[in-house]
Amino acid sequence: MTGPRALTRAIPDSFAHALAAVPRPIDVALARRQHAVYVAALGACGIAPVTLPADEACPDCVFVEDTALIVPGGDAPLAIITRPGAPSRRAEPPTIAAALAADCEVVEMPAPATVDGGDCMRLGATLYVGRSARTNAPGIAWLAEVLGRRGVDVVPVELPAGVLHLKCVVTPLGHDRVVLAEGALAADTFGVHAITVPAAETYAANVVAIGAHVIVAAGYPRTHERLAAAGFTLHEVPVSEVQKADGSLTCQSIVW
Ligand code: CIR
Repeated sequence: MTGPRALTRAIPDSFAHALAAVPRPIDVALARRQHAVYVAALGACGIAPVTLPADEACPDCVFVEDTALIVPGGDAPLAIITRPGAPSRRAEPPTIAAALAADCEVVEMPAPATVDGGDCMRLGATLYVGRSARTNAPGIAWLAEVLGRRGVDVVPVELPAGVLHLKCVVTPLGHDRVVLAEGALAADTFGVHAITVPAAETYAANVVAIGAHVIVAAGYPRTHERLAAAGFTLHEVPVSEVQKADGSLTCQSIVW
């Protein structure tokens, strides 16, 4: 059996113009150093990711999570290539599809469906999908049809106003626990134990969990305490520059 695999993508100079609800100056050189720490953290979790080259025509291309969703099972994992909700990001998925084609059965989402991978959280045979400004009803219906054939149930989740993606407020810790921002969604939404993070640390609810290892955003001590107390080994990554582009941790990789 092979271990987990991951895909990441380098940061273009045009990242300075990435989508952001509140645009702020981005230090692209610092963003690249922080991305290197992220890739090294994946390595410390036992994964050597493949890092695809940046595309200057795609300022947000580092946020690979939004472009594909991988579901194991069958003869090969199924890679669902999304149609991102932001029109400026629609040139990103073909590169990801080509990179995944060697290992996965690839299926491309058709218009008018739109889904961002950041809205998709799988826990075992259930895929929770946030209804957001990026993920529309045809997208959720299409996912339900395609994944139903693989035995995966799709459960829509209403997001609080102003939340970009489902995984801004909840991320999985394996298949039987989640990290959830206090007050964002009802604690019983996902039918598994929720480790809550204080509302003041909502950003820290986005973590990458790989076995007993968890990659966390640097600077959120109460969340770190709770995860460490639950037995996880933490890997802190600086995120100031991706945060300015409304990104966080899960969005910088596709792990399968
Ligand atoms: C965007 O607005 O699409 C990017 N600037 C940020 C995407 C972050 N993606 C994610 O959290 N899954």
